[in-house]
Amino acid sequence: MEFNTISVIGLGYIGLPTAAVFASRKKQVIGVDINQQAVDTINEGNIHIVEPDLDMVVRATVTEGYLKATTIPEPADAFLIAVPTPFKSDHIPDLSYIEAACKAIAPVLAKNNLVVLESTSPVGATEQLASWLAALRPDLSFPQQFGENSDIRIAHCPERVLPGHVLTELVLNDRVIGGMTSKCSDMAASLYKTFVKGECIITNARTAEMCKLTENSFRDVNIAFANELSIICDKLAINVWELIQLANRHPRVNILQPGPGVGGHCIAVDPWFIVSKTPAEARLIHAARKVNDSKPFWILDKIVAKAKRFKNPIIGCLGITFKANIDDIRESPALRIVQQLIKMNVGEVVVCEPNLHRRFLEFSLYCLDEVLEKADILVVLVDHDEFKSISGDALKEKVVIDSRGILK
Ligand code: SAJ
Repeated sequence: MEFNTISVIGLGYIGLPTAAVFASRKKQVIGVDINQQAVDTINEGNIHIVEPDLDMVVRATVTEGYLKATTIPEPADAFLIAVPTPFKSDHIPDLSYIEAACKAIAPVLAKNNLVVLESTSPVGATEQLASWLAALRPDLSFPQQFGENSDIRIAHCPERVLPGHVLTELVLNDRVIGGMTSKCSDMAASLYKTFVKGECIITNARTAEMCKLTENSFRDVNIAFANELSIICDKLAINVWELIQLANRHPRVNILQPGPGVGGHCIAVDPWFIVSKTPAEARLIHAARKVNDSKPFWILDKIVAKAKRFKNPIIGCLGITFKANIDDIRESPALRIVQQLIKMNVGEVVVCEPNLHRRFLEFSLYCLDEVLEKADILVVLVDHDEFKSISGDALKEKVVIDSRGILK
């Protein structure tokens, strides 16, 4: 099957790089997003998100005429859906963006089209997408009723790229392809082979959905183990980072790092998709979420306890992004801690975040030297490179709470 025109629905952290990489392989790509501003930015050859080297690829592919963005879907050979899948207040997955994407593409869907769901989704979401499309286009046949003979092919191919390394990981990572039928899988695999140098491994849609959730839950559980260890070690006066380093010398032990909690839009979210489907069975996964979600409060309690020693303490906070060396604050435990500290009014809070501009925030940002000079209590919340070289001298006479274990 030849794919001449590919449409990517949702031009965010996953959709835009994916669209740009297809376009860089000289495919005609139509990117669709409901955000007119994002669409205009892309059509000018610029980007509205931060990801290394993405600006160059978008500029080149837009200039050469392979990539264009629009708010209204147009006909294509394949449609890739990369829209958000958040959860509602009670941790129930919210599939409304997928449903909206179905409504948007349904009018332009045609016989022999492939529809791929890329968004991280709860088990059953691909079948749900297929039934939404079938209801919207009764004139076309779908795999759930017509199997291998369907007009439309549908598959789930979850993304698994690491923010900050998206362009390389998109190409090099293996890709799990879960078609609703074997023909759906084969068609999706041939689409991804346009740029994927890793292996394209075929399974069914439900396994592919669960595979993505499993990867992120595995990481969440391992981080929860590290976070729990850090609380135990604090009680027992043991340096948890030294402990983990030593334990990891064992050939079959590989513990991750404790921190102020788990942030980002993936690891703190996806395990809930398993928990909400199978609440009685997913006990460990649920417990890990609770351990990681409670870690910011444990750090806060530490800061408040130390602050009691001072009359008007100046609390220096280093970092507010959800992890090191990025500018993304989604679900950031560091940001939550800073906001809560300000709200609780325990002292003056001075924050350094080298990857962000002050204008995006409700509080001021200071440079590192200023924070180091002012602070009575210094709290490391993110392990940015800039903070790793803070000298022991700069910490003299300060109370230090290093949630990432980076200070000497
Ligand atoms: N974290 C720790 N300790 C660690 C590792 C991470 O506290 O040892 C924290 C980070 O500080 C951050 C959070 O966990 O707050 C998540 O960071 P991350 O680097 O583990 O993951 P993400 O959210 O940037 O990307 C993950 C990746 N999944 C896995 O590694 C299994 C990525 O490959 C996925 O594509 C991405 O989720 C996604 O989109 O699902």
